[in-house]
Amino acid sequence: MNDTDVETLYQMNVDVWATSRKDGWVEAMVDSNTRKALESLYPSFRVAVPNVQEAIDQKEERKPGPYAFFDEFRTYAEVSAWLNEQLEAHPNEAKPVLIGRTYQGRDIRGVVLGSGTPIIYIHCTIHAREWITTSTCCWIIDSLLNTDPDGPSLLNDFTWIIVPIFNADGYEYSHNTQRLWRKNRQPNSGSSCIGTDLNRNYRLGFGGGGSSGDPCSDIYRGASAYSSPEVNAEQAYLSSIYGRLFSYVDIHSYGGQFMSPWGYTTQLPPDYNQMLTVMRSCTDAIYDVNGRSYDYGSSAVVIYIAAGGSDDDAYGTHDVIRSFTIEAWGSSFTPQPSTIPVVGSELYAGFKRLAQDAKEHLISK
Ligand code: 0X9
Ligand code: ZN
Repeated sequence: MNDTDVETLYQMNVDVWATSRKDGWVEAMVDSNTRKALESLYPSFRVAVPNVQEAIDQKEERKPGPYAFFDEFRTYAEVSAWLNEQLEAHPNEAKPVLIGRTYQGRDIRGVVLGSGTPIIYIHCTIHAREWITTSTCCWIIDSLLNTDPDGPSLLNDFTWIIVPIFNADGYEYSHNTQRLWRKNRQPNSGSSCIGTDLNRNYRLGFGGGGSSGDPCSDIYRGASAYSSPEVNAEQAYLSSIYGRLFSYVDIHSYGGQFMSPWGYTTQLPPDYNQMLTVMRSCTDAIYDVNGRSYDYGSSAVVIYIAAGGSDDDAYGTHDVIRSFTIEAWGSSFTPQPSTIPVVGSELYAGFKRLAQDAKEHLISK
């Protein structure tokens, strides 16, 4: 598998799910005609999930018990109610923040935890179907506020801004209509196809490789950079905290990768060595939890070229060197709820290491 192969799949309007250049594989959802075409194009082609709907409908058995937030993937309303509970329970450590509103008018909610000067900004669920990321953002909030004994010191040294559901309209749509929806829900003029891929709508590199000008594509970049209300709101918010932003992290699923800029080109950025040091340390910490190896490197090298992504913009526009995209470990967009604590605790360990390293070495911006 190389970039040309991924680009070929995009040209065929195939929904690419996950890739690894190092291990040479791509997982994608295709219809039966495309399947035949790919079978003759690639001798190593094989069907991993014959019936996606069946896989979506599969539900692990759960023992009945009292309500526990992390027992299930939660809706926007459930996450919102849970955030309110956290804010009420921790009035000194946690404050609400409204990043902005979605196309359909939903609040893009975040929490501001702690009081340190450097800010670690983490957003989840830029892609609607990546539900494991929503629970992971909530897991990080829960760890910092409720479960990790080191929480108070991490809140003292940093301000953590955590946004569990960035693409709230798409998230709702993936819950009530189409489980594998990826984009936002903004209409496109001159087309009956809905939605912009928010992770192609940022300014840096906008319009480049791995993004599409076709509104019907799953990687549609939007009419212009920042044309989606969601991305526009976030870039304005990031500008308002310019200078304090120590790290920016965009959590996706799936694949088990920890990635830095650039995404728009395979050339490595000027600060790559610093990025690499952080990625190595964080993936070591992740490994120590359950022995899971996250692959790391620049995203164009580790997975594929994709321009207009949030990580490139955080680095190139907002000057955040510690700008990362994480593909949470997993093997589908529809993992079982028992995966929630696994991914949550592994990635939390990575973030904790990011903060602790920064403190020890007193890394300046
Ligand atoms: O393609 C994406 O937007 C991300 N992968 S996903 O399968 N979750 O859709 C990776 C984005 C990496 N960052 C950039 N290319 N800038
Ligand atoms: Zn994604």
